[in-house]
Amino acid sequence: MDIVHSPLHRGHTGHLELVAGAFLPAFEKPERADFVLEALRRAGLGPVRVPRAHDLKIAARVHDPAYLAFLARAHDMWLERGNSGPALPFIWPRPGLRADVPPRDIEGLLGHYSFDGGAPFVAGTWAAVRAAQDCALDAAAIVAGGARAAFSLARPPGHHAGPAFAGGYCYINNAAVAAEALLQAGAGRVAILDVDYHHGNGTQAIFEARADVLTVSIHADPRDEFPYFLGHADERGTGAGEGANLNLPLPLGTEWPAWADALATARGAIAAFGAEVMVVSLGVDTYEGDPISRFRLRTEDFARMGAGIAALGLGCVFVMEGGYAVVEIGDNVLGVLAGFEAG
Ligand code: OKP
Ligand code: ZN
Repeated sequence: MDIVHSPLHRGHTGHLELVAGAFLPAFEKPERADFVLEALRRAGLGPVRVPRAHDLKIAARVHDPAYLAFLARAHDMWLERGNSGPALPFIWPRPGLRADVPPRDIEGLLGHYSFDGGAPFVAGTWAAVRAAQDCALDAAAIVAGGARAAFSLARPPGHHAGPAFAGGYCYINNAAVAAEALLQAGAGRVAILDVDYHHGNGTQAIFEARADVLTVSIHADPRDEFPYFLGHADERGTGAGEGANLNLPLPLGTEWPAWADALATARGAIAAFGAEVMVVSLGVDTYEGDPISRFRLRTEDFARMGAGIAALGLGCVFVMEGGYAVVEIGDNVLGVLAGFEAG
């Protein structure tokens, strides 16, 4: 299958995250994409294409345009304020504080447009974020054009980014952009299947009130794991989107048999919804060796996952999300994509 990839991801680097009380180099780093690309090239999975530069029209259908303008300006504003180093939020308008008056200062804006301290801005962040949405848009166009599948190999990931918030390493929701592009290209009903270890709270928030996109996420129970405050089984969509969201939370330590049962449930929901095409938020942080996650999938399970997704018989846009065991991330992603092609 075609792989869409831009080297601009590399500029989103050198950022830190707070881990157990210390600022450490972020787990979400450029080497992740390098190892995936290397594994796919070695296996000859398909041609690697650089995306064309797209505007933000599709992104503005899933994100608040003011939020996109903030993403574009955040790092410059941080420097203009006299700061250096990565821009990170440290104050948020939780209930009891005023969220209805947008701050003017970048320190306040960072909190206004985020839900955690996990989405820092460095000089190359916006170019990487733009390129990631370009990869997702080109991959969607390839599938809309009749290909069985395409893979957007980009970073930063996207599934925690919501209508007007960044967080959890995410800025633009690349999978949501791909789904919206498939709708714009003529699909009536699109399913997003999120197989990342973490709940795709941003994707759910974007589509929860919409009937044209089914969102399904298989993830660690949010009572035990990030993002903690969304992703429970009783969230089934709202208003016109009632019934068009399915969360399948699983316990810490989950291994392939239980994960496969959840995938079968997800398949049933996607088929019943009548999806014409699908987007997969492809995180491989369900791997047993992942440094920040607590499921127990093995490398050989990822090919089973790909075959299980292929069993739906739908065109599929794969969009890269998490996976932090850098040495094994390539084989695990390759497993899913090759398993899909063989399935
Ligand atoms: C992104 B994706 C504090 C822990 C924060 C954030 C996890 C983001 C996962 N350092 N963990 O879903 O793989
Ligand atoms: Zn994840």
